[in-house]
Amino acid sequence: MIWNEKCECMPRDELTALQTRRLQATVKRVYEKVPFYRRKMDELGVKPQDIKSIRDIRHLPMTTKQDLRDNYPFGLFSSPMSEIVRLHASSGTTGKPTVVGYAREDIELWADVMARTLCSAGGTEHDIIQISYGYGLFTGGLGVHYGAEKLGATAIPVSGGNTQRQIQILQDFGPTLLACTPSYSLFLAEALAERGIHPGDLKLKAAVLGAEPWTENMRAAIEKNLGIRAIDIYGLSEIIGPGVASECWEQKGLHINEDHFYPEIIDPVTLEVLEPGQHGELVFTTITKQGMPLLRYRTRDLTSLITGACPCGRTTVRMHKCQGRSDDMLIIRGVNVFPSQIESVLLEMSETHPHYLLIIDRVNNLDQLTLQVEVDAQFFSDEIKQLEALSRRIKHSVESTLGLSVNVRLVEPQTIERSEGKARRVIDNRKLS
Ligand code: DLL
Repeated sequence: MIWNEKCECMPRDELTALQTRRLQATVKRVYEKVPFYRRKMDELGVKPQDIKSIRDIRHLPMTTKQDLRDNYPFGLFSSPMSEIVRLHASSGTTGKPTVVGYAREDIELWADVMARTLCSAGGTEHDIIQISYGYGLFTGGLGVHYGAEKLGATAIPVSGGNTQRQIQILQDFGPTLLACTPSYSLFLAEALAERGIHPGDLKLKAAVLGAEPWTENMRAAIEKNLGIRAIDIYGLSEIIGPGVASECWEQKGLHINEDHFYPEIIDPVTLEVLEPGQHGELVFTTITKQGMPLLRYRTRDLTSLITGACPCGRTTVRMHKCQGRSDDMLIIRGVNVFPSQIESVLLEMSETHPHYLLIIDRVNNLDQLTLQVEVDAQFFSDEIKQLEALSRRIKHSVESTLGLSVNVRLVEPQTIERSEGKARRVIDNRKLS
């Protein structure tokens, strides 16, 4: 089943013409309404009327997370606040989050692309969807929710966490689709096994999994342990949230909703645009968004595009599963984490040095974060009680900054290995790429 056949199966020349018209309207809009883009375009000597075809996108300026930060919180909005009906946010590189604003039309478009995603995972109005992504500033919960309602399916807004309740709902409400992070689906599978619940006794047929990188090995384990089809869904808050791209039942790459989000692949170092099939950084231009359209947003996600036909009948370009990032962002329990966020917490404390090591393990399919921090020599000789108090203070600050639990281990000065080049701040034992 295809939710929006007109858009998802459009002949290429029609799609290109549509993309061109939409890009032209977007460029005009941001040039007129967003001082940041007007300045950037003026610097490059590009005017909206210079965009004659979609290929001219190469002349437009790129946008980075730093640009969002410099214009925090609402500086890139192209609608007045009276027309912004929703805000979401994700982690920024230091203290401030990245904020996104949605106009009413954006919420409708989001529901449509999410309905496409759920439909491509086999969803119909007869399905019951357990939505175990977090609801709140994170886009996962509400994004899937609106798509489920648009599809006419039954949404269960259970949100993340509370495994016992998740299992009770899985058993009692009979959901046929599950929406959560891939690692949480494995954790749930294990929790079911521990309680002696056989997946065959549940009604689940598929899960829409994303918000973090996962491997084909994880897919095989999820499909086996839950007896379902595991569908990869991709998105990022800056572009819309989930609903940017998703696999179909064929599982041969993720179809990009390119009638709304125009993809390019660039070399992350030279910024040169690469050909289809070449591996590089994914860049998106939103060509229909009203509240906060972005030109050539650098996602930092590394992948390549697939242009051939898909047996499902959709004509949209596909992307391979993400294969890492071109920056140092980590995703821990679905939460985006930049090492620099931790550094800024430590720099505020006189008792610690900004020498630290983040260690990430996956224990029983759940990520665990440990932070080793060097303590000032003078302070290290102090009483245990004081050290414990310091450790609690660091834990509290880091947890409130990241929104994620962390184990803190204080270590003596000079114990964390110094490297000659770039400091090694992270040991990721999860082996995700
Ligand atoms: O994670 C949106 C989302 C919610 C997608 C639910 C899918 C399901 P952010 O919090 O802004 O938004 O994080 C975006 O997460 O740039 C990728 O690095 C990573 N990511 C998202 N989906 C996938 C995926 C949501 N399927 C960042 N595979 C992105 C690998 C993913 N990485």
